[in-house]
Amino acid sequence: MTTPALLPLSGRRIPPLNLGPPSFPHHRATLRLSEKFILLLILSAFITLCFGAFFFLPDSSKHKRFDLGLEDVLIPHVDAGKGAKNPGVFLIHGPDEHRHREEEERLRNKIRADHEKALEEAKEKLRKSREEIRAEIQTEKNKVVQEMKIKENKPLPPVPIPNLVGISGGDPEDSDIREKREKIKEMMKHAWDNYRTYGWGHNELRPIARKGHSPNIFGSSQMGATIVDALDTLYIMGLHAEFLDGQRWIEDNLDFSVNSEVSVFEVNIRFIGGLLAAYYLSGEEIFKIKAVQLAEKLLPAFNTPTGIPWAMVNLKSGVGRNWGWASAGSSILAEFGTLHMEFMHLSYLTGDLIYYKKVMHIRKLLQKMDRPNGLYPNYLNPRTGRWGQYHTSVGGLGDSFYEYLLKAWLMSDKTDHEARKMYDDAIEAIEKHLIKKSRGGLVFIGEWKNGHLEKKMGHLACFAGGMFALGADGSRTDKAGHYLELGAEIARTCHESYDRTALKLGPESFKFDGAVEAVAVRQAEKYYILRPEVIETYWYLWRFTHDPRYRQWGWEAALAIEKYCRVSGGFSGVKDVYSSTPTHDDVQQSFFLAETLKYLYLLFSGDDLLPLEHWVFNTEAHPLPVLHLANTTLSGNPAVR
Ligand code: DMJ
Repeated sequence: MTTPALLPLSGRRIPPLNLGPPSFPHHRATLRLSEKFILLLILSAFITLCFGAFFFLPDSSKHKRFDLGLEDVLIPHVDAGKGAKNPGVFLIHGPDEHRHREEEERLRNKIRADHEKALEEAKEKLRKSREEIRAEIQTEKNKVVQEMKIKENKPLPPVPIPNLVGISGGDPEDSDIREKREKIKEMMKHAWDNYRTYGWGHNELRPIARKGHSPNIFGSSQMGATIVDALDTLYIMGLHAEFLDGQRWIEDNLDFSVNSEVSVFEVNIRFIGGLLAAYYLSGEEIFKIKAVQLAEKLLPAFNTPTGIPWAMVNLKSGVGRNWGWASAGSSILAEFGTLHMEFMHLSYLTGDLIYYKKVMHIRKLLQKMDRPNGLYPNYLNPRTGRWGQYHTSVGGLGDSFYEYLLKAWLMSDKTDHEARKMYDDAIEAIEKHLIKKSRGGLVFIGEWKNGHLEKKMGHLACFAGGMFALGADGSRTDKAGHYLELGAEIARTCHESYDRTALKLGPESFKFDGAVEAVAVRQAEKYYILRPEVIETYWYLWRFTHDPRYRQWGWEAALAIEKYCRVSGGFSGVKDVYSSTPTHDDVQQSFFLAETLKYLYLLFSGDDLLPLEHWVFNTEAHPLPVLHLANTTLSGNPAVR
């Protein structure tokens, strides 16, 4: 009788396993699979037992052994390092027996310590919430993948490098303009050198206390934010020794495995944006690698029920949460809506679609939502997918979301029509509901709060002048002239907010209320923290119109910064722009080097430096190249295909 062949789940036939001698036909010569499994189980249990016995049987070395008088023969073979691999040689007496005991003791201690550690970790795990554990697992997985990539030294997939036009130059012909540009470069040197001396490796500098400083957006980390933020400005200014110095610090010290809770938005725009720009300008791989490493650390922030990321993430554990002050546990529009440019470049450079998917998911979700009056509220709850407070602003909390819709279109070589449509729709609603003209004829952008317009404009909203000008070309029904004009009006209003102060520097926010126009009213709104938005708008308007007033206004601002913000240890913000004797806040913000000084330098450079047909600046002024169709857009990128 023959045993029928077994039919495994896959359906493939397994021939019977014949173990018995052919001369005993009535003895079953075949084994079923389950029997084989049991045999294997017994075998593995036996091996485990032997292995365990080796470690846990009583310490045989302590027992008196027979002296075979072989020490002299065997001793030369005993070697502390190799001994562990060859336990046999530990049977020898003499001075090596002692060494052998020590080695065994060390091993035993190690096993004990490992057990205790595992026990502790298990206890620790039990104390954590499900979400925390899930995030930790995800982070661990990412870490392993990343480490494998690094270990294998696998270069990131090759992609065609976009057209890198105008990464240096821009020398002005006019000697006066050349001198002004040189002055801006000198200011950059002053800011950098002092940070180098007193704040190196810290996120920012306290120029008066002459020590490092870190804003809460970077938690307790010391990740050299100023270095990363400043790199591309150093590069375009031709400060190559300083650039190299920064590069070396990044190579040797920039580490993202820190137990620190950071702002996803800020880390994205300053670090990932800064590293990507430094990579494109210099071609140095290290910047790309660091940008990708950091991006992986941000990914757990997207583990929310809706895929709208948390505002903050712990770089080590991957646990995310939102700002305590944000309406009903919401994420912020300007934060989760300002990831697109950097994430598209990450997918482009790595061939990994994960970044692209994350930001497109956010876009799709927003498209499906109702918008009161066509306006996007600033708060969105990442658990429920519902809007929080109905508060809309083009300044803080909303600003760069609109900017990135426009720039997504520009960066795609004007092929991302969906982004352009979202931008056009949003801007139309903003113009209808938020943009007004004051009695004195100043055009301003107010804020929508619970059904009424607050006639207040923030310094941050002044960037919109540049955005309207940048988006003019390509706007609906030939409204290009209108938007350029609107951009110019905003530039004028923001210039007025500077001009109406004692220091000729603009306040954090200003009102339009009866006789009050473009002036801060509350004491808490009178500060200037070296922000770039007004100068950014001057620069865009300069590029599109070449009207000399923008250079003039930019120069006024540069002189005021030099006069009132410069101290011997760097540059500091001021607490009250209406007081002619300024009090300093003692912070040199990293965006002063990334943005304010860069826009000033570009304002006094020729248009051939970083031309706008080839470069799009992220919201922290880090230039990223346009991914031209055919050879370099995402869909045309062989790495992605
Ligand atoms: C910068 O970090 C960025 O420009 C951001 O979009 C808003 N604010 C600061 C500078 O003011």
